[in-house]
Order: sequence, then C-alpha cells, then structure tokens
Amino acid sequence: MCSSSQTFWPCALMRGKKLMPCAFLCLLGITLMGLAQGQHMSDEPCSVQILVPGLKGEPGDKGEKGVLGRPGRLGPPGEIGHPGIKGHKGNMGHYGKMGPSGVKGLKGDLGNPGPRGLTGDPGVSCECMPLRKMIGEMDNLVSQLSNELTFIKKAVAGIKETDSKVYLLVKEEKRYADAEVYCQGRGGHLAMPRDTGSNEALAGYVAEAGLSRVYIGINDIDREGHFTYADRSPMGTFSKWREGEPNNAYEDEDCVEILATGDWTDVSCQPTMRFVCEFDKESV
Ligand SMILES: [Ca+2]
Ligand SMILES: [Ca+2]
Repeated sequence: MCSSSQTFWPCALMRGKKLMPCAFLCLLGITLMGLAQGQHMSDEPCSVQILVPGLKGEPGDKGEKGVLGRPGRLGPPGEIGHPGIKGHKGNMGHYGKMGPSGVKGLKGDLGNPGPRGLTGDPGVSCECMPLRKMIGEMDNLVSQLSNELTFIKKAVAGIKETDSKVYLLVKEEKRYADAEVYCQGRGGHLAMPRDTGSNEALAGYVAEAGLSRVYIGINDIDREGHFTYADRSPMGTFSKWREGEPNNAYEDEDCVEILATGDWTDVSCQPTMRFVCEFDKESV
C-alpha cells in the first residue's frame, strides 16, 4: 500500500520529508475512504482517488509590458582603474595679467664719471649785477607781502578806520611790550586814541570782536603816574579813565587797556592780551 504510483496526495507533498507523517496520513486516508464508501478494506486498501496533473495547456498570449520597476540598490564601488598613459605636452597658453609692482630696489652704486665734454663757444659779456639786484629786490618784496598777508589774516573783525587812522585788532595774545614791537614791525604802534571819535571807533571794534578788553598804546613805564602814548608823545586833554582809575594797583600797573565800553584802566604789562595796532593812513 501507498506505493509510489498510488500515492495519496498529502503523502506526495510530504515525499522526501519524514516517513512517519506519510504513513500516518496514508492510513488516515484509507480509513476515511473506507468509511465513506462502505467497501472492504482488505481487497483495495489503497483505492484512493489518484490526482494526476492534466496535460500542459497551450501557452497563453504574451502579456503587456509591465511598468518600469523601481531602481535597484546602489552597487558596490568599482575597483580603482589602472593609471592612464601620460598625454602629450599641450600648446603654450596665453600670457597672464601683469602682476603688481615690486618693492623699490636699493640705490645702485655711483657710476664712473663720463668723458669730458667738448669746449664750448666763448660767452657774451652781460650786465649781470643790475639783474641780480632786481631779483633780490623782488625777493624782498615777496617776503614783505607774505608777512603782510599773514598779519592781515590775524586781524579780527576786519579793519577799522577813521579819517586819518587804520586800526587792526590782532588775533594773538601778547604782553604789552611784545605787542608794541609787533605793531612797530609793521610800521605802526599800539592804538593811541587821542579824541572821542577814535576812542569810540576802538571801543566798537573791541565789542564787535566779542572781546572785553585789549591793550592800547598808553603807559607810565618811564615815570610812575606820568602817562604818555606808545610813540612817547604826551597825553593831550582827552582821556577816558574809568572811575577810580588809574590806581596803579599793587604798584604794578604801568600799561593801559581799553574796555568794550570805551573806558580805560591801568593794568600790569605782563599778562598776555589781544591788542590793536594803529597805522597812519598816509603811510599805509
Ligand atoms: Ca603805574
Ligand atoms: Ca588799575
């Protein structure tokens, strides 16, 4: 029973596997079949229905092309290739852009003296001295103009003038003596107000410049209490002393300042202060 040609189908599935399950299933199949058909089991113990595969059918029609499958996984990296053969030397390329300037080099050694030149033609005698003198005078004039220009630039609030005088308020602070030297160096003196008109012109000049006081050319340096103008001319009848002045405070006040109000006071000659120079119009 259960020969190879009459294999009960579950046994066929189990062929080549384990023996015991096959025998068991065969016996179970015989028993079930016998019970179902009421036949004798002794004559055809394996008369089970044999399942035989049918004939192979005709090949079907070729199916339609399927959709494109998903890309496969990334493959392993390939092996490193062998080095290629060295190529031929290429043509010369274009010239590149000009680079930046280099650092200045060191000064070279002095060269050898060149050969002596040919003797020139004899010169023509000329009157050089007058020309040199003229050039010297021009140099002096340029220097003088330059000094005058510097002086004018230091003037504050422009020029103040009366009928006969020109006043310049200098934008520098100096002691009295230095201020007088400064004015004398330009052909003048510290301002010497000799009447109400010139005194008011000076006072207005000081006020317009935003100052409160400046040195003017009056002092009693030579003789205490005896005031004179900077050019040593005597005082006239005109004066503009502020009340209580001159008082020669601390016995050290021999110079004079004019206030923006036009009043005069005697003060020490040592402090530096701005000042006004006076020039005669005729000499300007
Ligand atoms: Ca005095
Ligand atoms: Ca005083």
